[in-house]
Amino acid sequence: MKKILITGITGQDGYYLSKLLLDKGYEVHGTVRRSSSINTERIDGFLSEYKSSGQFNLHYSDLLDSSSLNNLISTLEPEKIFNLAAQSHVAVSFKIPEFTIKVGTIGTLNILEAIKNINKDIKFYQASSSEMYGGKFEEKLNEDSRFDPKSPYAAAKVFSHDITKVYRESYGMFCSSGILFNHESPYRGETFVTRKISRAVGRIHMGLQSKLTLGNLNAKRDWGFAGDYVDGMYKILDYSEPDDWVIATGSAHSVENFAKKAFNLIDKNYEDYVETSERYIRPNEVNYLLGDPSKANKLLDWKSSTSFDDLIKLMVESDIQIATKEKMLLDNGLIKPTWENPVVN
Ligand code: NAP
Ligand code: F7E
Repeated sequence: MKKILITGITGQDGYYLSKLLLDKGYEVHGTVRRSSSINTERIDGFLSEYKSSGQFNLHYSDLLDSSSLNNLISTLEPEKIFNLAAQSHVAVSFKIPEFTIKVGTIGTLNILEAIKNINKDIKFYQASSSEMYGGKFEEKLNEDSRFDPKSPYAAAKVFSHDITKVYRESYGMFCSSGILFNHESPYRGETFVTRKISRAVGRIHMGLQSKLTLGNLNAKRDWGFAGDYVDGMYKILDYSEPDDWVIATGSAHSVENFAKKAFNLIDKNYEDYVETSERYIRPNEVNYLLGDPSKANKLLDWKSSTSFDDLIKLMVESDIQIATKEKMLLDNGLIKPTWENPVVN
């Protein structure tokens, strides 16, 4: 069975990529960090489903621990490595810039060096980001558009994007980057704006929350469905040549529009519930990101297949189910309404 290594397997994309690869019959290996609370919630289903076959495996590592990465890569010699690991929250990257930048730069370099020294035939995927463009102008962005990072997160991603190209050109390694625009799902982290909205809509529907506090409602993003985007990642490493690829829907919407449509699904007017606070405004806002996925459409035969409205519906319906369970637990005194005391998001 062909082996694949995924860093960042506990995250949203780690879940969808694992699912895709397991369905294709790959032996999937992922890196996890030790944490005081178990954080494998998204992938626990795979751990039990593939326990006896050994098709799904987790290993302790950290992008900043090169010895663990070297040991893992030399022991496994995977066919491909997908580097999804990052401190991926843009607002949080202003609060913990050193960690965000170390993981987003040296972390990637550690994997590239390991591949170079262990087996140059291992294919490498780097999770690059539309945040690298900075979003100053209302334009469609493609693989040749200029980068203008606006946060520690984005600056680190630019370094990793560039170093991936350097290793591709210098050592003939198969190193590709997917420049993915925002992609969301019911598995999205709860402090990203789409999930923050869908979680609040679910709870407001169940009478568990009364207000939703957001930041910049005018920011526009090209939002797609994560399940579609991991298919793009797979196709990027399956293509005949290593390259850089934009993965996006080609349409942009405002945060306000997302909120309006999400509240419409529970027959409520978002203006009655949404308030704004400076707390969620970033030191350097990225106002407008719209991708041009023509190259991936044409050469990878990849296309986003979930509409904006369907994505919102998928997320809101899932979060209504979660809120229904929360209500039962609350009513029985088994949980506390921790969403009333949000941490930085
Ligand atoms: P996510 O849900 O935040 O997951 C990030 C993953 O990285 C988690 O598994 C996390 O582990 C892991 N990680 C963080 N620091 C690490 C370290 N030092 N060593 C090893 N692992 C570490 O992110 P995502 O949405 O799935 O995104 C996947 C990747 O694509 C990220 O690199 C992100 O920056 C990039 N990206 C995402 C989007 C998007 O819209 N989702 C768009 C463009 C690019 P813990 O669970 O232990 O924290
Ligand atoms: O913000 C605005 C916020 O945090 C989107 C990451 O996956 O995608 C993601 O980064 C927009 C921004 O995602 C709130 O100011 C308003 O303009 O959901 P987000 P992001 O910053 O675009 C890129 C492609 C990545 O690579 C990243 O890893 O929404 N916004 N009010 C808010 N954002 C948050 N989080 N919370 C609010 O209350």
